[in-house]
Amino acid sequence: MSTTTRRPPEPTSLTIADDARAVLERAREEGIATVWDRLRAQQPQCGYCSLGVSCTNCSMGPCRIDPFGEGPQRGVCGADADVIVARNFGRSIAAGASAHSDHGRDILEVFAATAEEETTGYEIRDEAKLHALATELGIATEERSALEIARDLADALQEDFGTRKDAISLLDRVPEVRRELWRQLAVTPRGIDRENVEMLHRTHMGVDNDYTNILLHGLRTSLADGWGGSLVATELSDVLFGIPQPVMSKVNLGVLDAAQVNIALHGHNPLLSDVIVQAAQDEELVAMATEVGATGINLVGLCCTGNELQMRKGVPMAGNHLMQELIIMTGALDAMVVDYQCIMPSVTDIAKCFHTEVISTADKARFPGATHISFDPHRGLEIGREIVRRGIVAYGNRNPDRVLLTAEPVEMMAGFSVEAILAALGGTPDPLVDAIASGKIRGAVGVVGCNNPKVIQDGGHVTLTRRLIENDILVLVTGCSAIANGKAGQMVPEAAEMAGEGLREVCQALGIPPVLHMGSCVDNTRIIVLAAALANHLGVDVSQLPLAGAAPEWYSEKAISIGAYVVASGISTVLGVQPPIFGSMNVVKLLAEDLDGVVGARFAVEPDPERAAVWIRRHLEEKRAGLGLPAHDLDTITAPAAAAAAASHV
Ligand code: BF8
Repeated sequence: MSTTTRRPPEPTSLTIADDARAVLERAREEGIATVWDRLRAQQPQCGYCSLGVSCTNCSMGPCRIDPFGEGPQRGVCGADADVIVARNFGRSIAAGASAHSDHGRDILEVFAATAEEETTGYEIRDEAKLHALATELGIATEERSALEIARDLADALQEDFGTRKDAISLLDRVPEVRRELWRQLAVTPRGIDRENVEMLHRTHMGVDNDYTNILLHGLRTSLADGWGGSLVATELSDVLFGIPQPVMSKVNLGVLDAAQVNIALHGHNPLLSDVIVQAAQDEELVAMATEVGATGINLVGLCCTGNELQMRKGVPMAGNHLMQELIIMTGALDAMVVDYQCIMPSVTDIAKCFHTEVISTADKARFPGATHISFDPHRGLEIGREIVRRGIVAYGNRNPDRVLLTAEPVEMMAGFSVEAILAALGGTPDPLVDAIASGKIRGAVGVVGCNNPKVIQDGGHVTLTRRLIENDILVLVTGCSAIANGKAGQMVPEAAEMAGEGLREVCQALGIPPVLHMGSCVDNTRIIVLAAALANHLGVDVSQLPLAGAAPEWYSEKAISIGAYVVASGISTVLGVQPPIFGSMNVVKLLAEDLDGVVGARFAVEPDPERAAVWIRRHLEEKRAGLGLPAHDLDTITAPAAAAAAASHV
């Protein structure tokens, strides 16, 4: 299956994680191509596409702009580099926002069906959150049953996806000063679907030919994700499955157990995985597993479906994005259940070399070579049982001689919803505000996003996070970043020892890690909701707070949407992988400089996590000074002499 004749690189240059390196050795020995091999086979990647100056939006093209100024400077339609780059970037935001928002809609539809008592395996597990959301939307709760309230809430949120409104429902959480700014800029999100559709319209040939106007609508589109579709997904998942609370769990490939039936739950949506967790406890199925010689049924998570389960139930986490092929190559995985997003089409190819059954479950996400079991919430539990049964049968096909499990799992703590963080603080943000004001904590940073094979796996997340906590900066993580930091042992309360003196003291007093797991990628909403709550508490705008975002290893269009809504919400964000915008210096200037004067935040690009840490530290100190808080002299904040250079191995 090898796709390249050049000698593959050493696993140590591809990932910092020992569990991954051991399996990559097997891939080399057996000639099984992975994502890293396919990336090498693609070299050199298209320079026009990397700069964002190629356009396939219409059939007068495809077109490209010569970045050296010698060849064509206009596409066939007349679009220049600015317009082409902005259109491409805008479409990426819309694709990412659509992915999150469609996920939110799926949760909402099951929530609505549950309110009508049409589902099996689902219930309203958090009535307090249901009441809080209903009250926020002006829905009566007095002397009404949970199901009655849920029906009205479902109706109100369904309206947010597309009918005629001036603004979506949950914006009251945002400080008034920022909402006013959004109104002035005409970027207030009106409908979750509407902004995506309008972005596709605007970027059709011959509609919006002003790159600034396109990018402003990009912010609006992303805000419809962050304060709309993703927020609906987070909030209703909490109502259906419970608000996450701190929980101990384990992480890395060592969570697989050679003695048990191993089933990995991969993708993003907690709907099916929640009923699979229920099904795996079914006595009949546990007995069936014993009959085939296993000691039990072991469910493990991958990517964000894994994050959802780990946050709420402590389900062990097998790995992040770049582990999805490697987990199959352990020879110990009996079934991989996938829903949607971030699931490589290659998993079914790799599964052919082993006994693993890949089971797809979403009708909108089919995988040739997988067994498809269509998810239907009306028969949720029954489908969950059927999937677990298939995993048990697949266990019978496992070749024990092919099992390669070398890693010891690492402990990690998850479950830091906003509610859990406030509870840890004693019910009010005051202790956190005081710690920031006194300088014990310099600020807080969301380190989020993916793995990307262009970056040594986990290296960006772990190095950046480590430098930040060493310098008394509280780190909030989601998505694949949470998993990377968990594997590195940075997410247990004892990791406070790695932190600077001030952060260490606060973490030890509260019994929390210096790196807090806030959930899956739709749960980046928890970070902006917390930021808005802090700003409201202090009577300032979000952009005045000592906060930043970072996505050191991002790859996905969803990450572009997240970055855009974080910046539009007032939090500057550093990207570790270059986005395809450098073919237009006007677009670069707008996103990396001018946006600061418009929304009080901007993007930066810095592949070296050591330098990214310096950029963030300086940024936080500037914000502290702006608030009149004690601030360090910026000249004292510099990169270590031997800054790690090798962010990219390509
Ligand atoms: O939504 S961090 S690789 S798994 S896109 Fe995907 Fe990126 Fe991981 Fe979760 Ni988010």
